Amino acid sequence: MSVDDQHDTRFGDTPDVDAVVVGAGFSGLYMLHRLRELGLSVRVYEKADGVGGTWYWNRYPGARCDSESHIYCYSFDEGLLEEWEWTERYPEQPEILEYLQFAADHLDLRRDIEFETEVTAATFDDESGTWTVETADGQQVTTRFFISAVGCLSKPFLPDFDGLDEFEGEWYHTSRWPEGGVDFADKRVGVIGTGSTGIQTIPEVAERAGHLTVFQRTPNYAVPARNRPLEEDEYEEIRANYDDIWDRARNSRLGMPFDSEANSARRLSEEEIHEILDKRWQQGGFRFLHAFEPGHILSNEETNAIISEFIRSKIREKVDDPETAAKLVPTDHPYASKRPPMDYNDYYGTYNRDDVRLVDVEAAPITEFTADGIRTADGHYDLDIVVFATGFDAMTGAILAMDIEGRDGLSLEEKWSAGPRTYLGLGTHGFPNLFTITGPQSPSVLTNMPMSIEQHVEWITDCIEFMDREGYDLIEPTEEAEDQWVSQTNMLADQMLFSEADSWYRGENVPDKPSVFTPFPGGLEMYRGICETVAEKGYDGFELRGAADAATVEK
Ligand code: NA7
Repeated sequence: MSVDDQHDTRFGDTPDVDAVVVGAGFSGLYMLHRLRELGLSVRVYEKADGVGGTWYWNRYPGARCDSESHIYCYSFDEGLLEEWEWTERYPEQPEILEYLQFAADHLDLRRDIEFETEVTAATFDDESGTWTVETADGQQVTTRFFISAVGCLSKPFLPDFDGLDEFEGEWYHTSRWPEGGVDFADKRVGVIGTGSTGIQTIPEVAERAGHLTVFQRTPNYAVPARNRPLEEDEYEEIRANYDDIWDRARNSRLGMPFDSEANSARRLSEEEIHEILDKRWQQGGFRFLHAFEPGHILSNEETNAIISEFIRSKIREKVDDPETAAKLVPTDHPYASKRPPMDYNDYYGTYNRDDVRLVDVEAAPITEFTADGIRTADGHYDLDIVVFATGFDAMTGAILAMDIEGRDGLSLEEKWSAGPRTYLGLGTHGFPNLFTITGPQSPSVLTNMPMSIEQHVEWITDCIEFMDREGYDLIEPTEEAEDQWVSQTNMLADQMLFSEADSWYRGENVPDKPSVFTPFPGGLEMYRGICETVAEKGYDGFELRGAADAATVEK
């Protein structure tokens, strides 16, 4: 039976579509594919003029994914795995964008996507049990399911600097980069921000610009990525082992198939720990974070202190000028308590160049933009171009940018005013039939994203199939289940070192945003098990309402 056959009893007028999905990145594309397979009518709205999500927008020089390419892709489709071949160990932005375009064509997805269409609002109607979705160009569409696939890092964060309007040069946020690129030749360029993005782009900008000034507030622990081309025989081996690779990735903490040298460093001498770290430093990337079980590194202060000091000593070795080195060495937070960045192109060595200057804006903050550049508390820097590598209103920013109103006129913004409250990061009480792919309080950004996305999309698909089979129209998390989930997420985060950093994981980078640890920190494997148990128990913790009698069925 298709979903449409069931609608007449509760819904009266059949909604325009069964599901509206917002966003055509990794999540939205896969969600569309799976819902179509169920026989649902689906409309995807995408603000950009093409597919790609994050990889459509982030075109800055050096933009690359820190997950290794062979696992930064869909695992569900043999054809995609057979036909696509990554060229390097880590995929660069243009290649990922091309991959997603290829996937959209391979699965024939474009015909259900409306591009250049921004969803501005979604309102739930209690009587009909449907959502009305509104777009910036004035469309209104009714739907049974409203599914957010907007991504965790999609709403750029631009600090509110005085005088930016007066600046006569050019300025760009890294995640709104012009398609044709930016010509840095002979220009005096400033980059604000030394998170993952800044660290990727700074060496690239240094190579292109006349002179580069980096405005750093907090130094970071960049680990060498050790990027290189993937060889043909290596790729054949990957293909031959994909079943095992996916199995291990799905059942791991970080959604990556990497082993650790030891679960814990507790019984090892400092020398033995250093041997392991040296080995993993050579391997680079997230394999370094797997030197010991990542959960151990992220929670054990002693082990983490040794690793943090290990990286500090590497930074000091790389930077010639001891004063500059001291500024680049992080001391305010433990390694990986913020998202650990990767170094692709000799980030630290970049500061040895004569045409690169590091400015410590923690010591002397930026006070304003002027017509000619940036003024800090202790000087003025003449600039032609400024690059904002200042990050995102992460995890909730893009969802809350839509005016979402649930049962009884409850606004999502109001409900989440003290921080997001969800059950499993998949839905929130008061908002029936709203699903959030990689929503707050799911593992998302603490994992290799495609693995988490596939898990969420497949869970949502199974849930909708179950609802149709059993004759339920509406699903909504109970308040109790949600409270319990929020507590569990906070409790797990408190056991780890995340609270020791002011990070976007905790909303600390955006002024006035509630300080709440937002991703689920228990790991993908634990999370997957919880979600499976919930489903096996008939969607435990959700309230389901049937089509015929509209009776409330508490699960
Ligand atoms: P991040 O990691 O949030 O980094 C933003 C950077 O911008 C960080 O160094 C900030 O310093 C800096 N920043 C922000 N506001 C200011 C002001 N007002 N003055 C000076 N410096 C400022 O964003 P990214 O884009 O690098 O990375 C986001 C994620 O995308 C990344 O983790 C990957 O998952 C992909 P702060 O550290 O706050 O002192």
